[in-house]
Amino acid sequence: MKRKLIALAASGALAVTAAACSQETAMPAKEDMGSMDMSEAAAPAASAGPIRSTGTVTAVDAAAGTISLDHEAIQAINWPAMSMQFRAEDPAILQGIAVGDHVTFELKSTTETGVVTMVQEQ
Ligand SMILES: [Cu+2]
Repeated sequence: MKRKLIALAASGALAVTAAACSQETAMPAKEDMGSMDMSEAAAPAASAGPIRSTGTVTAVDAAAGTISLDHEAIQAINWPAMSMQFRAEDPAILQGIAVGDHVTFELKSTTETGVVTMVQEQ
């Protein structure tokens, strides 16, 4: 009984994550340093990041700390391949990254999929 409930909760969370994915660019970033500790403490082990993937840079603004990626499918969070914008946790990681670069990148966690913590040219 308990296992069933956990499985349901997990699949529900995945569905929500997938639905939220395409809306990332339209929604303002709401993460801040204050809420980070709380979400990490509350997150189950299954939500621990990071999540690594690859993609092509379609836009980058190191000053604003944003990067748009045409990324491949990311199975860990049930995302299809798509183009979307991410926020760099530290804008410095975007220095030297240019449009057209093929990059490996990491999303902060399954619950903070709009934040990239690493971007590296392949
Ligand atoms: Cu996406």
